[in-house]
Amino acid sequence: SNTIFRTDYQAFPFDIPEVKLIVELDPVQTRITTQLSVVRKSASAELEALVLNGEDLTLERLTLNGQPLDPSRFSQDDARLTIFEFPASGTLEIVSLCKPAANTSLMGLYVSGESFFTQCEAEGFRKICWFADRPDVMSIYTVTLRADKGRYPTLLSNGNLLSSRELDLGRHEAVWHDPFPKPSYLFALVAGVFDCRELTMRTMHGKEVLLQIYSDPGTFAQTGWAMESLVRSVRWDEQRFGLELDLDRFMIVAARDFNMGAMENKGLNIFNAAYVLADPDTATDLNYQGIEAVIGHEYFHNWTGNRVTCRDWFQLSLKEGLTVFRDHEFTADMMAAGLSAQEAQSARATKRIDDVVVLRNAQFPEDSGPMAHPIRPESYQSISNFYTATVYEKGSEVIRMLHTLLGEQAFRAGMDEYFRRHDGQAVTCDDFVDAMEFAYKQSKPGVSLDVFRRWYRQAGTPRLTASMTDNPTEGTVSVTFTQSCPPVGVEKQHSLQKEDFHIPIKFGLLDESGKAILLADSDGIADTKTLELTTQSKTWTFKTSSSGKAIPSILRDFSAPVIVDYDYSDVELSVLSAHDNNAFTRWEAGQELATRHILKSAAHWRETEQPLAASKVLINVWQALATDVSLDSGYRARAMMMPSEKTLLERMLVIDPVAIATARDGLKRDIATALSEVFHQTYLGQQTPSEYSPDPISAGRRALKNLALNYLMVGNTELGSLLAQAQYANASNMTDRLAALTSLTHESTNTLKQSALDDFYQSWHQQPLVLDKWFSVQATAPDATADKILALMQHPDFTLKNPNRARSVIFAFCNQNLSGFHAPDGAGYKFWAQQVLTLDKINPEIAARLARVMDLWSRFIPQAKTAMQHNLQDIASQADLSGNTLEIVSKALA
Ligand code: HT7
Ligand code: ZN
Repeated sequence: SNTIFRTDYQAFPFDIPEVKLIVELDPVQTRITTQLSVVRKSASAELEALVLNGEDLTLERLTLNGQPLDPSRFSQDDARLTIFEFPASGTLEIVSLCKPAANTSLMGLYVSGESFFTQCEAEGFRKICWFADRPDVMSIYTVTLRADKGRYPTLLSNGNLLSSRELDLGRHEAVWHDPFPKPSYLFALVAGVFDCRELTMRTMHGKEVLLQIYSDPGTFAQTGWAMESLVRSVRWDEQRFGLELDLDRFMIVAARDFNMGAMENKGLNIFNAAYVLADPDTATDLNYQGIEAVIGHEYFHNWTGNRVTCRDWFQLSLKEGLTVFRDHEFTADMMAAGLSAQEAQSARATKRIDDVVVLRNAQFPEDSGPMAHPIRPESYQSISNFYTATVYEKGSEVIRMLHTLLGEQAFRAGMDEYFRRHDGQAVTCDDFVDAMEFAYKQSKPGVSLDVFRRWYRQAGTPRLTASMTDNPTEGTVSVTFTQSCPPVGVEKQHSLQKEDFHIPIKFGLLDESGKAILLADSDGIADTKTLELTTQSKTWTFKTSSSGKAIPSILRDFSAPVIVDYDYSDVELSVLSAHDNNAFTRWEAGQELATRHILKSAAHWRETEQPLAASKVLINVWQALATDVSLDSGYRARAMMMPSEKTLLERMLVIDPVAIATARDGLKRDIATALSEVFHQTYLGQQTPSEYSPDPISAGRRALKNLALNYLMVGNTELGSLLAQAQYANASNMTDRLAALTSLTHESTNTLKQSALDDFYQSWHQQPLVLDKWFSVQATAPDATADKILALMQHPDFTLKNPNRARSVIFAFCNQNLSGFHAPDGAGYKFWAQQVLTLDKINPEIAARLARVMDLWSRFIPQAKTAMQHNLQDIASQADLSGNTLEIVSKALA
């Protein structure tokens, strides 16, 4: 089969120390001369041919040491160029053609707007020229770009600009040299007309570096925040990890058409414009936060990914899990900057909540479905399908657990050791854990990460059950934790015997009034203990400061990516929500209370067609959160949110989306009605200065204000509508304007809705990123149907070729519109299948992502399940499906 296995790794038999490219840019047909210095690694591999990857290329000429290569010495198919009897060393020159304007996959060299961009990770370089397109082949690149000067005045590639000159016929040339050996996936070039914002700064050792941000003409004013974020990223990596920018010049370019968020090409990051451009009028607080996080993420890759890279793509989490951990910490540090210790704890908890919500919405379902894989996958068909929430988000959680076990100081020592050992190399996840284990043992003799390493090879979300016993006569409390994690995904087919995980559990106890109980054991007295479960079950006994029934606070700070089963009473959850000294667990308790209610209510609705009324305990918890002004606004906004639809679905054994949507709406209505006056006061109490600032305090106020507005629209529609209309009309920033528009269109009548939408379109349709928001609001409206979405896609501003636009309509409808997409007539599923097939012809990576919407089909209620299955089968039966989409649908159907 076309499955590639991790254990089949073989080193490449040649080194390619130097690559010289001459690129004659032309949208229709670009000619590239690739000059490679090739050295056979050892005599023992003498018989091995030199095999280079290439895709959609036309070969024009091939020479070895200046002599044309005899046709008997090489062969070519649609994926490989094989050169037989390659000498011990030699210079290979290949001239080839590719077609950038016809390339809608946005992988390799492509045209977006009027400009050229590249995307090479993971295997896009082979669409540009023939090469050993694998991350363990690292070379020094010199790149000559030639193009028409009028159309492409800016010519960029990695590293430093060596020279530039005018050529005949209005063309010009730029020569770039990157002094750092790099794998081909980090290659980049850009050509076009751009605005450029630049700044010089001194790094920690006084080196002057030039920072540049390139974006479409007319967008200069929208790149200020990105530049500020970049400067903060540079400083943070110096301060927290001692890592300095190693280049003279660091460039970011914004592209309108881009498959993912951004790409960390050495010295020349290419970004989705959505993660660069922002001003108060066009970007929301969430956009500002996203830009800072993604700029940080890509910048941090310069060390974790570029200086030390992956040996093979199975090691993807080596760079992604670690870099996500680093960007999460960066954002948390930025959010906590300048706050008192207590405020900082709450700010960090807010960030932790956001990250855990992402993990639960995207990774937990993945870990229980047909695409389940360990953070270091064992096999794949198409690597682009493995840029997953598991590799990224769970990968980051695994690093976070190491951080928890080692502590900040030993973790930092482990990072230093990792760079000391592996700078300039392409390495494995094992190499990383080895460096960490070395530092761990230095700080705490006798410890081991043997059991911990299982996180890298086993998939699935472990379940943790807890039971407690009080021994009042001895003044002790015992807690027993038991773990289980049955096989998931392909593990099931191999009837894998799974082993226990190493799970750090941050644990504490509260008395019935909510006071922290101190825990004493041989390590001392504390109110939080980090318990390490490394076997199936273990009991811990603590001497405690209180008698009476204790309430456990389990998994403080979400100290491990697991599911906790503990049979709390509603009252215990309300005590935790009001009093736990860990802000994350407080949030968790309130959300759990709401989740339990919604699940019960959904079951009730299925029997009686009536949702259950919210309990007094629950309403009181929400009221307490709304009125507790000692909590910061951003945190309160998270705490008073309804649990997400995705997390709710994941909690159902048999998934009934309409039941969940109805029960969730029912609870929201009950809370909104009971507390409408509280929400009104909350709304009025969260005003911000009219001068917009994206800082976390102001953003938190807006989040809480807009949440209150949304509840008000539901609980007191008349007042809510008036406030929302006024807010829409008077908003001085996009956060408030979009929140008002969303509340108006999602919660109110047709006339209000249409006039607000029309006004928004008229005001903003010339800004593509704002237009995406206009499309999204409609695609996620509760009354949207597949037919309405098809009609929306007829709009002249809609195009499938721009991934942001496709995401704003199709993905938004299929992923974020539970009742619309899962309408019982099955029209949503049919729509989905059509779109997957259409997109598959344009952009297979995006199509394969859309295909994943059906991952959990087999767990749905029978009617939905059958319809989903039929549509999956329809796709799978298409003869010329891309390998990307085929992998997803065939695994779903297996
Ligand atoms: N490392 C980058 C991955 C990426 C990518 C992968 C497949 C197809 C398109 C892509 N664009 C970017 C992003 C990151 O994690 O920083
Ligand atoms: Zn990354």
